[in-house]
Amino acid sequence: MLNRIDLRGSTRDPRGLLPRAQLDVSVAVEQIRPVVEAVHQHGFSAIREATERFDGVLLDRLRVPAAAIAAAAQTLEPDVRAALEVAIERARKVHADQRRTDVTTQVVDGGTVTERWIPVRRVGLYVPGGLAVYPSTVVMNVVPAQEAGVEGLVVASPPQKENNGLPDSRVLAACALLGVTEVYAVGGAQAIAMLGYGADGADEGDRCEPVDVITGPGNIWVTAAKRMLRGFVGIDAEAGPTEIAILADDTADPRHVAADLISQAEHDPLAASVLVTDSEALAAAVDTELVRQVASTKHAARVQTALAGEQSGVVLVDDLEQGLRVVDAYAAEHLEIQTRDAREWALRVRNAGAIFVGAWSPVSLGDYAAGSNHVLPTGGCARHSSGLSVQSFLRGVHVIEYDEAALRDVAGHVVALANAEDLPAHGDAVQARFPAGEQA
Ligand code: HSO
Ligand code: ZN
Repeated sequence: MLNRIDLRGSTRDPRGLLPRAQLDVSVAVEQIRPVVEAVHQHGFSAIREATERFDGVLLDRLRVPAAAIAAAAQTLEPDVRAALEVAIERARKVHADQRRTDVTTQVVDGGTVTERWIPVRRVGLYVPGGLAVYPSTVVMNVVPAQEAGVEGLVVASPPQKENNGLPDSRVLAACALLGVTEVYAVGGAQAIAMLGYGADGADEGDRCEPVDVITGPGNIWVTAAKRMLRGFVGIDAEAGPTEIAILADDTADPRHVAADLISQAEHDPLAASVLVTDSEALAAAVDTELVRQVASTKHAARVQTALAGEQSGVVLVDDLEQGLRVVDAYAAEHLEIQTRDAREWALRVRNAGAIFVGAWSPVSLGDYAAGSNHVLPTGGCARHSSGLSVQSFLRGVHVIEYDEAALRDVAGHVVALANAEDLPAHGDAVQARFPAGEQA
């Protein structure tokens, strides 16, 4: 079922040889530009129009009434409620430990630099609809923002026809459990534009103050809108389709490997499932298992498309050393290590959004209830970026405080560097404080 890429005996850099779909966001940017510009200019009337056009829902009020959020929590199935509570509690534990403390460095006598961590004021969290609904994503966005100390949290999620034009009721229930009260039934590029530019309407239900940072995954239109607004507001990342890579040897259980590959393929026909192994026998057994398990999985068509797509495959390697080079080159959003001495191999991985170690840590655990975050870099961005965390909502600000003696002491160096850069006024700004004859 999986494409086969045989790298055994190859000494080439594996990067260009690995399966990965090319997603051209720049074309989508041009397509959504008119929507984003209309929202910028006309606010809520443009959002309402786009919502009718793209979601088929005509809304008289875009902000979800508080009563509807509370009601969603009341009607939540008890097992889902219990699961969300556990997910929230575990995520809180992990993200609370990510909080930063301000650090003051005594650079010299009388001279300090303090790094102060200041939360951004207001954040917009996008929660996608589409093929699935994601109350878990509400948790993964809201918890780190709250732990960072963000005061203003806004959630936007597409209206559902079958829920009277409100976002999915489990998404609303997750908001209620987390104490989020500002929720908009707006999706797609228009939601990102609304969050970034804000929107003014006639009444309170039709007003959204602009945010400072937008986070959360979404489809290509959402990603394109985020790209358009980047710089004007902070953007966490451009989320592409989900990816799982599994580095496995002959000790891995093919049933588990196949199940995990299918689990992420379930998200999207464009999702990527990649197995990297030095065991022919495992590769064959996983293929047999995939055929067997796909036949009975609920979203078989989508899964089949994802697994057979050019973005998925099994990569055969000579040994785990080569396997490690391959997974580092691939830089998967999720990487599972199902090998002997899994922890040691995991320690050597440099590029992955999140690493799942050993037989008992499947990606699904991290998707919901490990305590880790599931908003992670895709498309190879794990080479340079991290997943969502408390840090995503903080800015480190240097606070510089020198006294007269400490400045006098370093003045000559500042003047020398200023002159070397032909910026003498910089030096003058220091010397002005020390009239001639008084300098050190
Ligand atoms: N695997 C997805 C997150 C998710 N899975 C949400 C299920 N629900 C991207 O990391
Ligand atoms: Zn998932």
